[in-house]
Amino acid sequence: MQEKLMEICTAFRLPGSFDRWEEVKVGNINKTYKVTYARENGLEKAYILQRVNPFVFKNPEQVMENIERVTQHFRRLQPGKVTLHYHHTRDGKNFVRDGDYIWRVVNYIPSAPVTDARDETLVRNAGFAFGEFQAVLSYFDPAQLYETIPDFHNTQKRFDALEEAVEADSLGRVKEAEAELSWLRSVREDACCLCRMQEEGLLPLRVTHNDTKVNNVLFDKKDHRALVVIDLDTVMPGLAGNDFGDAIRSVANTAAEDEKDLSKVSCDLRMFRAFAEGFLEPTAHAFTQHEMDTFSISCFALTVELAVRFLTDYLLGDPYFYCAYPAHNLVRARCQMALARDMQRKMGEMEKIIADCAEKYR
Ligand code: GN1
Ligand code: MG
Repeated sequence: MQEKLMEICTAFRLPGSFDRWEEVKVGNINKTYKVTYARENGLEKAYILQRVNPFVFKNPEQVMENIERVTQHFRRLQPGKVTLHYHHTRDGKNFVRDGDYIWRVVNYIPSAPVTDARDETLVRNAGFAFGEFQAVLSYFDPAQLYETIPDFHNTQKRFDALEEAVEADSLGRVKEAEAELSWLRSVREDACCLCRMQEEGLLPLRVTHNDTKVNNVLFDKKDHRALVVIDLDTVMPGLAGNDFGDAIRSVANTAAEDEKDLSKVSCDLRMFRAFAEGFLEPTAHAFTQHEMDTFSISCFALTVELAVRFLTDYLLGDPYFYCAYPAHNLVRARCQMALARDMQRKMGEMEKIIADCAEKYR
């Protein structure tokens, strides 16, 4: 591995000499490494190297083009703020190609380790960071971005893909998921409500992050203020509710995304409120009433959508999400379903919190 990493670093002409590397275990998709260089002045400098998953990102050049445009926009609108700088090769590209893979190098930003992703201050600050991200990108034309994963949050198509996988049943796994399938089918209409509203022209197309997890925000070591939003792979045209719903899906779950004991899984309304407060502070004045009205149901929709994606991947033999054991995707799907059920029960309270925040920040 070291040789490969050194070869990539050489292509990016990093100054100094390669000293050491370590793998950073984050996410289910790409491979990430931290590389440290020794400089001639005796100081060290670290970089993040990433190998992009070609199965997920069929067109990585377009992913990198989006990232270039978005990071430039941030530098222009928020000069002086911490931003991601993707390094360029001799021929001016922000990636190198290595067979099917592309590699990229970004500045390493020292930040507070997130030991408790359910710390209220941190969650509020993460909400603010994702809200601000949308606010800054409201001055950016979504048509300037490629749709790098087409129909990423098209819940209807996600359901269609599930039905196709069921139909094919290529591994004979459907029999293990009958109960899950029947519940998912029963909530399909509700889960697809954002898609329908979009089709009816009720929701504006914005620029969204599409992976709004707390660990996609870096925080200041001293005061835990959000420094910067990272993981820009899925920045695409999208709906505000997708970012809000996906964030709640990940942060408000009282258990891990792959918890087997479903009695531990629930939607923590304290986390919901903390994130909503942060998210709506910089954005509430700009969102339309229809958009705000989708925020609570979007949590349910995005949670069901991910359950559908995990289950589809399970039925297909796990080609998409990294799995640590054979039934990992089935376990993940069940966990998301348990969370979605709890959200159904709490929908009224969630709506009340959104209305409170909207009133406060509008
Ligand atoms: C994937 O690998 P990671 O954590 O960045 C996925 C998200 C899912 C998430 C679930 C491009 O993100 O959509 O919500 O796993 N990213 C992609 O853990 O599919
Ligand atoms: Mg991601």
